Amino acid sequence: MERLQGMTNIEVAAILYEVADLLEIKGVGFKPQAYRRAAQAIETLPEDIADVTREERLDEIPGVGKGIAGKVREIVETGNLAYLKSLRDELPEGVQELTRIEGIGPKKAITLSRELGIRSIDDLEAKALAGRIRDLPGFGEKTEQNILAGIRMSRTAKERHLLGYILPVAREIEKRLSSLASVRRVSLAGSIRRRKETIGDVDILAASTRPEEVMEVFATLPGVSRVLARGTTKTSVVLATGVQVDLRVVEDEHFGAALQYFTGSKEHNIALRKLAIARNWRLNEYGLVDLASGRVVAGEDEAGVYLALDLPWIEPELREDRGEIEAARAGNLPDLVEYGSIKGDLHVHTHWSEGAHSIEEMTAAAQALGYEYIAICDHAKTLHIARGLSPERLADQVREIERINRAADGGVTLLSGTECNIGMDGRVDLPDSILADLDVVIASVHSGFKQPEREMTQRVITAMHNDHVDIIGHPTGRILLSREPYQIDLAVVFDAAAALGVLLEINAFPGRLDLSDVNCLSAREANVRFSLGSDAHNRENLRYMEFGVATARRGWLSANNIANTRSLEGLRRFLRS
Ligand code: DGT
Ligand code: CA
Ligand code: CA
Ligand code: ZN
Repeated sequence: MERLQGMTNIEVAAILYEVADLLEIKGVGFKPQAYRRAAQAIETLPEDIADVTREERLDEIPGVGKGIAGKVREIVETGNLAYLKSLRDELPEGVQELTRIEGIGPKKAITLSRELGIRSIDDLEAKALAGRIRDLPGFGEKTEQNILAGIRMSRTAKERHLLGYILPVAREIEKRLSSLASVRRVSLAGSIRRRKETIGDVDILAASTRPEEVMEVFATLPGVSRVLARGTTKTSVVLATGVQVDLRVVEDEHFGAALQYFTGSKEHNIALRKLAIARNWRLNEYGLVDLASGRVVAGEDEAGVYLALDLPWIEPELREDRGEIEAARAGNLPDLVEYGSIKGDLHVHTHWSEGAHSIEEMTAAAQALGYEYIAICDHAKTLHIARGLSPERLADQVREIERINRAADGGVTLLSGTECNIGMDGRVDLPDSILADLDVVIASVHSGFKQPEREMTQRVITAMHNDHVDIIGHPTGRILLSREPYQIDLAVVFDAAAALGVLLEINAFPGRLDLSDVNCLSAREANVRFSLGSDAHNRENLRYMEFGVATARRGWLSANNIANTRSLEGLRRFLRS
């Protein structure tokens, strides 16, 4: 039984597709199409291929003849296919890899391998840059350039992308698809639905009675630069920005199961599937089925899948197999902070330092978001930060903030603040006399990132011992996809923050998300309290708060762990006086 659970229809189909590709590279006629037809039939089969195999009904699948049926059986029973291995072994090393580059078909790949001994894409790139490809028969200067462009594209498509930049694009596509008459339901799936900090590719799921129409609209969307694969159940495209988007179209009755499956994470799904197996049920992208009776237990709605397994619906942000299934079973899931429950932004820059907009402009934008308050936290003056405020300028700003607060009737309350810099010795770059006049003091590390762990930890803890410091800004200093966190003993920092009542920031800027989700999870265990800040440098950036909330949710945080879910009154109590 275990073994039969292993291979899904899609995985079996993937092996057959690869056989087709390899046969094509070898120049075999007819057979590639036969394998592809069979792969497609299995991919779109409403039943589980493992069941069909066990019940000796493979010959009922259109396109699956006797020969291919034997191969399918082997895949289902062993998880592998010897024929595929022998095909792979027959080809010169690297040829299959080369065909993944756009513009390189099987013939060109074999020529490149035979004539120039190219074994990898890196090697291909080097030879193309050296101008060695243009002279091969059937190639030319233009082909060489196209190959280089193809290599660049294949690399960008593999990169990860920041959630904050991709989510709006994904929502646009979702909206466009949901406007189609034949589309019953659409949802984001995969890591983007789980709001992971970086996204490998965007997954979208739709239920439609006319998949061809949906795929046509999708493949010809304005932002699409090329179509990687096109079928009636799955189409993959690459946007001009280099982001890959996968759209899967299913029948409405399978939508819930498909959404559950394609939301992942893979690890969460594996854990969930174990619960199904324990009941002699099978869970896959088509539904939850009782193996004894063949009865479909759930599949139309995602919550129904969880409910049938005696679980409450689990928020996508929690689905990382970090204990959420156990917590769900025990009725201990956290009451996650809601996206709409942030009452104000505690980290806002203005044109007084490096921001683009005035205090009034930021206030108006905050008003439009429905906030009760924002904290103006411009940088203080150190060597490292451009246009930081001197103590005198900051005093001017505090008076300006008071003036604006007095002039406004109702609306957003401005809190005066700073994002001061934590020096190498842990002292901050503003005198206590100034800090004492501010509502909110963030202290952050902006320099000296290379300190050894012990010193960095002590440095931040020294800053926390300053009675005026309310918040440690972006506590690990990491920049996603470009800079590692500095060396710091977070366990020690978390304990100190909890003991001293200093808040740790979840910086919502898309490239930061610092603290990260996993760090939030451990900080929460240490009873740390948090503050969310967008680190907005212009008024549009205020919207980044959403990604901070996503990070908090992925870190299992509730509203009561977070200072700025409080109204102004409550916030003042939360901050140390
Ligand atoms: P990404 O794209 O790297 O940011 O991460 P995901 O989680 O979006 O991964 P992706 O796009 O490869 O697949 C989307 C979801 O489909 C994944 O979260 C779970 C499901 N899935 C994909 N492949 C498998 C698999 O081999 N086994 C299981 N159980 N689930 C899978
Ligand atoms: Ca994905
Ligand atoms: Ca995907
Ligand atoms: Zn900062």
